[in-house]
Amino acid sequence: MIPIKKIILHKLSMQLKNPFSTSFGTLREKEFFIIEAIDEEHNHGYGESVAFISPWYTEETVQTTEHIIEDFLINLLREHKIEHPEEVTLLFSRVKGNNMAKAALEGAIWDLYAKQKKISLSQALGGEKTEIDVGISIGIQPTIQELIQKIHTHLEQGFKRIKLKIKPGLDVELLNEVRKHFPDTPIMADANSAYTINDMDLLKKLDEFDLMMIEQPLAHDDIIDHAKLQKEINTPICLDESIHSFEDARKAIELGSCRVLNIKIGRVGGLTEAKRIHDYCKEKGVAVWCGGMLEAGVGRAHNIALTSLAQFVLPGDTGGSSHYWHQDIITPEVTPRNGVIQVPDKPGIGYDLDWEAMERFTTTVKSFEF
Ligand code: OSB
Ligand code: MG
Repeated sequence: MIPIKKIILHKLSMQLKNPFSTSFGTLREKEFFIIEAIDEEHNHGYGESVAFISPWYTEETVQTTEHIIEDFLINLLREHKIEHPEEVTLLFSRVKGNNMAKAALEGAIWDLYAKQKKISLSQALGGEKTEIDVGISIGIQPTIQELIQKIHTHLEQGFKRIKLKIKPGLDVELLNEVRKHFPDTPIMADANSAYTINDMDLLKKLDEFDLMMIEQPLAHDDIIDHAKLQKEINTPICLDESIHSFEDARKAIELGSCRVLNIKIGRVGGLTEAKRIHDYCKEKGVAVWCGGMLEAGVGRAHNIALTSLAQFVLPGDTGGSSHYWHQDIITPEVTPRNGVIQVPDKPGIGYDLDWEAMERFTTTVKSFEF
């Protein structure tokens, strides 16, 4: 790799078009970093951090991201020369956990590498698809009527599957009502860890709704009870929060804790680890799809590149820019047509930063010389 000369942390704050509610709370705005890695030949690579302001989904936050990147990860990069972005995971493994911080920086290095090689990020990762299928994740709505309306709208837009959020008190009846209106639609439900193994009887009842899968019904750090639950229900379990690494994925699959995996680049510590999990699942015949963290354009572009890998056989949560934002930070914006996004073939992430939008949403900028 051409050596890195400078890393810039752009901190942004963006208001979501619609608040997004889950069993763990409501997200209204996003604060995040766009990481810019610049080399000696003036190539610019970009990554995006995905941790939220509060640790309600997993333990990382915007502030822990900043601390870990500034005080540890940048120094590791300064002190060690890397020849390929795949080496970054091992280099960063000295820092325990903090996967979202690691992924943001690693993503910028992958983009920089692809631009140095003049190939697309998809190509650099070994992606095979030129277009990807996408679904949509709908947050908890104030009423069932509003939820039904939203599903209608998204099906008209062509999304390939609908993901609903459930929680205790908003499950059996809600799904019953939804199924009455949409008997044949591919639907899945995400509980974001809202249940325990004591809810087995209730979770068994969900089998009658013929869901594609139920995502993370039990604790964020569990794979044991999920394995017990999977033996008792027909609906495939998909793990999200519980999977932070290749090793987590291997153990969960060996134990039978899930039949599907949601891969999020941030949660697993970067593209290299995401690809490793993908390759393992491909070998084992386990279906995977790419989750979302309500990303802005740079993170979205990384998700698109990753989803171009062959075993992403199920539609992901990568909706278009305008579903989330009044104005995105990339140009062109991501625009699905009939639930399909074209994988860009330009070098790197394949989208340019919209610097006017960047300026509008940036709150602070910090530079680190190498
Ligand atoms: O559990 O997948 C999740 C959003 C925020 C935090 C966690 C999750 C989600 C989503 C929406 O379901 C993902 C997206 O549309 O980007
Ligand atoms: Mg989830």
